[in-house]
Order: sequence, then C-alpha cells, then structure tokens
Amino acid sequence: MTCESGSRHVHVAAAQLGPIAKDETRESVVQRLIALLRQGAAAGSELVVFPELALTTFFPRWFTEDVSGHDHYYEASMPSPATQPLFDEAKALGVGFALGYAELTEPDADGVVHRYNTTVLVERDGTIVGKFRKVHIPGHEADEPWRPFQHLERRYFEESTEGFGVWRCFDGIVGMATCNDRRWPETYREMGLQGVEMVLIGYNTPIHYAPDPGQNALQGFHNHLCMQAGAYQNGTWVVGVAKGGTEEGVESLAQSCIIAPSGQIVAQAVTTGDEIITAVADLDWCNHYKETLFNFATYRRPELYQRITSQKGVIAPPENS
Ligand code: CDT
Repeated sequence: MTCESGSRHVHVAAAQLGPIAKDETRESVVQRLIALLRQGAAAGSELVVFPELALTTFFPRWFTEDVSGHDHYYEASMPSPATQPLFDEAKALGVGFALGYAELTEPDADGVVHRYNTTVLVERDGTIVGKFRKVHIPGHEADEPWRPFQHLERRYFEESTEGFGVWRCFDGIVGMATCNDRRWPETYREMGLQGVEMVLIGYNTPIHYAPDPGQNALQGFHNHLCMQAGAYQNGTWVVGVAKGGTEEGVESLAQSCIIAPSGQIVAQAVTTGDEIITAVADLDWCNHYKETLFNFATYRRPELYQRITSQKGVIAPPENS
C-alpha cells in the first residue's frame, strides 16, 4: 500500500480475543483488553477495535427460564465501574476504541428495561462518539436442548430500532455492525449511502451451525466472503474482529482481518487467541471505488430496488400450471 502525502490515514488495530471463561471476572477481562490496547498503541495504532460481547463469555449459549437470568452479564452504564480503567488507559495513550458489550437500559416510560447487543465507539480524547445496537439478531428464542449448545440471542437481545449510523471521527466517516450483521449486504449499503469509509465489526461465530452442519467447514470462507464483498461494493475499509478459540467447550472462528476498499485482506490474525493485527488505512483510497465503478449517484437504480425495503420474505412467482 502506498501512503501519498496529504491523504488521510488511520492507524487501526483489530484486537482479537481468545475465549473468556464463564467465571472470568470483568476485571480480568478488562486487564486483557488493556494489554491489547497497549500493544496497539505501541504499534502506532490510534483506533483499537475489540470484538462483540468482549467483556464476558458468550452467554446466549445457555438457556435461563427468566430472561433476566443472565443480567449479570450486562452493563447498566458505559463506562461501567469495571470498564472505567480501559477508558482511562485509552485516554492516557491517546488511542480510541470500539468495544462490544451487552447493554441493559434504564427502565423506559412504561418501566420496561431493554437488552441490546451494543458497541460503543470512543475517540482518542476519551469522548464517546457513537453507539450501535445490533440490527440482525440470529439464532432462536425458545429453549432448544437438542442442540449441542444453544444460540439464544433472540431471547436475550432486542433488535435495534435505530439502524446503521455513521459518525465523523478519526478524520473520516466510521460506522459499526455486529457479527451476524456482516452477512447482510444491506448493512454495508446503508452505511455506504452515508459515505462510510471504515466499518468496525466484532463477531462471535461458533464453527458448528446446528441447523445445517454442512456449513461448518465453510465458516472461514463465508466470514471473509461477506466482509470483503461489503468493503469492495461500497468502497470502504472493513475491520472484522473475532472472539475466537474454544470457549466453554464451543469452538469459535478467529481469522480477524482488516480489509481494504479493494476487497483485499491486508492483515489477518494467525492465532485463535488474544492477538493484535494492524494496518495503516488510507481513507482517501475509498474514493478510487466510490468515484468510479461504485459511483452510487451515477449508477444506482433505486427505483428498481423497491422490494428491498417494502418486502421482508420471499414472494416467488406462481407455479406454472
Ligand atoms: N454472534 C453472532 O451473531 N453469531 C452468528 C452465528 C450464526 S447464527 C447461529 C453469526 O452470524 O456469526
């Protein structure tokens, strides 16, 4: 990659995490995050991206009768007392970060609390610039004990009602998505239409997919396929960050990566544990794609894409008689 003078560069790090045990304390996890933050800073990074649900084990793999049964895995504030040391260290280092966590809201006007799978984006001066709540919630809501492990995200998280925002920060336009969001083209295009230049994506992806185990061997391929396509088709950097390794007996995909607007992977993790990978992201490189092949204003045909927002499921044509 060439770095032309005068162009905008973000030194970015993907801070992959290995497993977090069920009984590992928040304090212990935050110390791991701080160690990665320091490694990122030492490598010259100004933005460190952590995975989805980076403070705890992936608790939706266990059913509780009462939805509140897992509330001890959630944060009622951000920064929370346990995460304040991470915020303090980041500010002292002058490094921003994105952190995925389980968010428990204050009661609303009807006295109802809400649970979201959330990522917070923090600038180099310690200010919170953005918050993203996961849009596409995968898995199931009811107990399904036939599975070797469950994926109860639809029990423990509500779907975002806010959609995909982008924020002017880190000298560019930055957006976020969470895990399953990365598989959907609408995720990237929603942000692409707002000029996004870097999309930050944390994930927890079990290798075993109980509804169709034939997909297990393709997890790594599908992971890169969707993020590389999203980057290229929208002329944006994508930073994909895993919590990988075998956590409480469940093997999860690692293969964190940093993807250029060309769709090429410029850095990739080689372990399944705590690991930093870095890249110097030239944000002006996005325009090579945004102003040519994917010049939306010139080439898109939204009048012919009406089904995308007006229709949810498939409506096939009638059978031939
Ligand atoms: N965390 C998350 O969204 N994981 C899903 C697993 C597949 S759905 C059971 C993913 O899309 O990677």
